[in-house]
Amino acid sequence: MPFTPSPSDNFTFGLWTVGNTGRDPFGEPTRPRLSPAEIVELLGEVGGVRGVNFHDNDLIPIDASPAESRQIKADFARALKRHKLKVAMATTNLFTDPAFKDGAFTSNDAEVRAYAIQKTMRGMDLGAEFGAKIYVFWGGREGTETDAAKDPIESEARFRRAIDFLCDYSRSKNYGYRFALEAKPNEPRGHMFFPTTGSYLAFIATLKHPGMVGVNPEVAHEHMAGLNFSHAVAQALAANKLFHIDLNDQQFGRYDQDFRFGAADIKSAFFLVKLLEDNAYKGFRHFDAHAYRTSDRKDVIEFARGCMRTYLILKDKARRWNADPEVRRLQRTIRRDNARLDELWSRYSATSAAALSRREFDRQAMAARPLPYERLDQRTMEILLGV
Ligand code: GCO
Ligand code: MN
Ligand code: MN
Repeated sequence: MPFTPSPSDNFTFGLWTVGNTGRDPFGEPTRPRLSPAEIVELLGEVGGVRGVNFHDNDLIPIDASPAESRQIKADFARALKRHKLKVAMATTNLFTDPAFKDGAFTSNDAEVRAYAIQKTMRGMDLGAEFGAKIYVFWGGREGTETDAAKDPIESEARFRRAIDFLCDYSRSKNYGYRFALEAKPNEPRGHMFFPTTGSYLAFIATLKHPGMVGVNPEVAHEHMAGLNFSHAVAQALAANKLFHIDLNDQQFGRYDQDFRFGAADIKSAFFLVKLLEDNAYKGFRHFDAHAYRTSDRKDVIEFARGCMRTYLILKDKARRWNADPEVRRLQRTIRRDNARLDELWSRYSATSAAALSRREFDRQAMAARPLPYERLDQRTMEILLGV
């Protein structure tokens, strides 16, 4: 059957995504809580998935005894083996426990900061035990409601010190982790530090080990900020910093929705898949989404299959778009290349600057050239709609 996923597609799900119980700020869970091994069973039933991701406490509850923790790990490892799933990414829960009510690395309390580093070191140990090579940092509580609370420059310095320390920890243990920093503008905090992927790209250059740190952009997070997600991802790709990606969907201007990939804005999803595929993105495609609160187990399975199926359909659409004769013809009209003109300002020299300042331009002729973007966009829509 076409559009059936296989492990080589590199699709992954977090334990917290398909394991989401449907609890929201207004209502109690609508689905039973599943153990990590049961979530792996569910993913096995979904079929075609490459791997699973976890926060330390998705796997081991924060107050588990050593014996409980051994049992959970053994059950989980057995389920992974049975369903041929790997652990792709690990991360730390630095947001659920009340100790983190004012942040983790950026907390105003030195004891909370040190505990957050310790918890992350242990989370890294746990991820490494299961073979994870990507470690995600999402600063869920790193931020403020009132800017009276924290000095933003000091907060950034604390966050930098944390990442530098943890990079050295990973190196000292030979874990081979690549860190992926995940930006979000708000929720749960009123204002989160590093609100966009672009903020993190700028921050990475200031780190002690910039080479081992990249980003984990998420569709919903840039859309919550009203931004174009593909543009953020493109900047990360161009900088060789797209280490991981969180796929889901989100209507602009709404609460944090975490919808099934492609559920809200199919055109943005198309250009995103096209960008990833045209640029041969090699990493995991993680669906950081969850099923509607109304879904039962059967429908959660449909949700997970839907994420992957939509991705594969859009991948096929991208191939059709690239090969479409009318798209190609329109592209030839739109792109007016002139290597000799580009050459004039590709590298500065006194001669080229002089040549460029002498050159006369025909403004009216430039302005009169056609740009049939309406036709191109309509053709895009027709390809997407299967016409
Ligand atoms: C969110 C985030 C999280 C992170 C996860 C990985 O909006 O809650 O997207 O799901 O991705 O904590 O670190
Ligand atoms: Mn999110
Ligand atoms: Mn995410």
